[in-house]
Amino acid sequence: MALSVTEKIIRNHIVSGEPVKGQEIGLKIDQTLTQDATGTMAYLQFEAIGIPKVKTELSVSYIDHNTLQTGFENADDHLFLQTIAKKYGVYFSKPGNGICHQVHLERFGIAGKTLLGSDSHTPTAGGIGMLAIGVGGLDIALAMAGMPFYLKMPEIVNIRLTGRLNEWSSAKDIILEVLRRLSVKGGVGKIFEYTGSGVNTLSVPQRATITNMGAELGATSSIFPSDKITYDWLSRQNREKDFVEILPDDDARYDATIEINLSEIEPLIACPHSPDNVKPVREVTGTKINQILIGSCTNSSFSDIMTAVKILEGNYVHPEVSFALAPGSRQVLMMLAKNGGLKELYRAGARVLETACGPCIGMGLAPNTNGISLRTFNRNFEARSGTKSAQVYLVSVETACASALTGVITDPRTLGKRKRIKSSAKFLIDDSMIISPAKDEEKIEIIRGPNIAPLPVNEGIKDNFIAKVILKVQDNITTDHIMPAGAKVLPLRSNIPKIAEFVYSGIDTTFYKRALETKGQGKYGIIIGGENYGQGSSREHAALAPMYLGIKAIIAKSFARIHRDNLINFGIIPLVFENSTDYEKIDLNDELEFNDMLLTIDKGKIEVLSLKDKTRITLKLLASDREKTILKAGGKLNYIRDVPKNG
Ligand code: MIC
Ligand code: SF4
Repeated sequence: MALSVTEKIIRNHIVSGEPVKGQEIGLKIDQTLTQDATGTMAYLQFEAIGIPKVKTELSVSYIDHNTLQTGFENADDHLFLQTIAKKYGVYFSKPGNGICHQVHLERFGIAGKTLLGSDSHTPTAGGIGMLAIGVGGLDIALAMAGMPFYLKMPEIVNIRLTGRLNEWSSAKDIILEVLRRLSVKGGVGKIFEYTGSGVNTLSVPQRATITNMGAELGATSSIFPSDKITYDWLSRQNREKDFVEILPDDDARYDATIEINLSEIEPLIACPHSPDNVKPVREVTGTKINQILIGSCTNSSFSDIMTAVKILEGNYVHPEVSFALAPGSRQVLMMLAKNGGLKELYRAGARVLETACGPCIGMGLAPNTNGISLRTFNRNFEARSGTKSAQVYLVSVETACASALTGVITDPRTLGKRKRIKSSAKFLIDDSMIISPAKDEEKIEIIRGPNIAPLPVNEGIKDNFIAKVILKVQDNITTDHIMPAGAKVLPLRSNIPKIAEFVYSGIDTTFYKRALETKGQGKYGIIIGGENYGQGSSREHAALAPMYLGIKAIIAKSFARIHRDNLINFGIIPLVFENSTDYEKIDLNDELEFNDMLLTIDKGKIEVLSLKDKTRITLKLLASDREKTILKAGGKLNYIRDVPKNG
């Protein structure tokens, strides 16, 4: 039987179910990664499961998000993460070693293996042929405990690339083109597999830019084959032994095919405030810019930063532009220091930042009021930069640097002939900032500062209850809306009662107070959403904190994958309207009566009564039997505790 790359990996890892589109399958997970903003919860949950050592082939804990350290909180978390990693058999990548996805690609990723990461951009590793999926921390904890990861067998969509990129077009423009065509919800329930002759023209970092930003499509994952180019890149990382060739069979079948001719791709730009608001750069040239930022897990590889060096070489950043750059890893930074690129960047007027997520998640460098910021990042949701009135555009390194010279949005094709980057024979390898787990783990004491609060737990579903609508929101609500990040809130990730104060704070400052009042009255809260509710990150805090505030269900037109799974993990019922026009029938402060829930949950069809006008609204619970049992138990941790009972 002719198989795609995705099917080959799935068939090698399937432990339950059949790989038939839409059916639930369980996959064995080989590797996990966590980052610090989601990691503390994941390890607390792992601890709660009570297993002495991780059962994966490899688990790595990265520090890359919370590196500002404006108070004791981040440093407390780092210490906790370092000690717990040492105890439970997890590798620890110290702050300063780089962004998890970049470092994982460079040092750990292996084609044909499965990787689960508590970060939505985990599919970056698909650039070297890994099946890599972003999930919430609890799913990582379970994978580390050796349990399978369950998902609905996705549709496998072939993106067939032909031709070759023009001189000033880039991998970023390819994924922006996919986003332009498919939108931020176009990838829900899908894995995008890249094939075709165009694949042979793309380097590993280019492939990783594309798989990284597949997250913005809402996709389960994105993947490239593992081929000669993968081998060459891995051998330059001294990792030939990690190479396995995985190509699609000649007549592999896909659920759908999308054709992209690379020679037709021109420089593109995602305009505020959504990664799919894509236009050709030429349509917005001349717009004055205040800030330009290069980096993030999308565009911070050695070749990305060298592209910036080559464009800035001999030039200066425009006097009215604030230009900053964060290399993706210590490897990239050290190579730049060695080849003189770093000096050239400083000379041209760049602010060189720590190798971390930094401004991508609002940790510093918030733009000025109404500022225009051009970024090589992957998300431009309103207020994510830290400045609500800022306008953030997403572009390639080429477009960002061309614009840095002129101070206005500039098409890089105006730069003339492109200078070639000399690729080094070998990457600079130094893993000294990756700390191995302890051999005498029983001697390791886990250090818990006051920032680390105990895990809150949910209660099982009651048969009959009344819930009050605490908030009604529109389509495409992001997890950044639900649970904002940034310098003020991100340090509270290990403390649910504290971080809960910020739930929906950017949309409605009274949400927290009203949710608590409703909880105090012994009623559950409910949120009404539109399409693609919860798009964006994997942060389970966007479920955990609402759960803590007594939210029992979200009723939406549709959900983004990771957030939906996180809701179920913490016992919040993700319901969809049977008839989406019923969205109009429910208003803020309405009370809805839920009856016979234990029975109706199993049926997947729930009729609620609106107490305001006695209308009945039919809702659907699109969930597997396993997920329904989890919901009834009040979440996955309770469910695991009941496992013997659940068979
Ligand atoms: C993001 O880019 O939004 C983050 C911060 O990396 C998140 C994870 C988090 O919220 O900690 C993600 O993409 O999953
Ligand atoms: Fe970090 Fe930004 Fe990548 Fe998220 S998208 S992992 S914040 S660099």
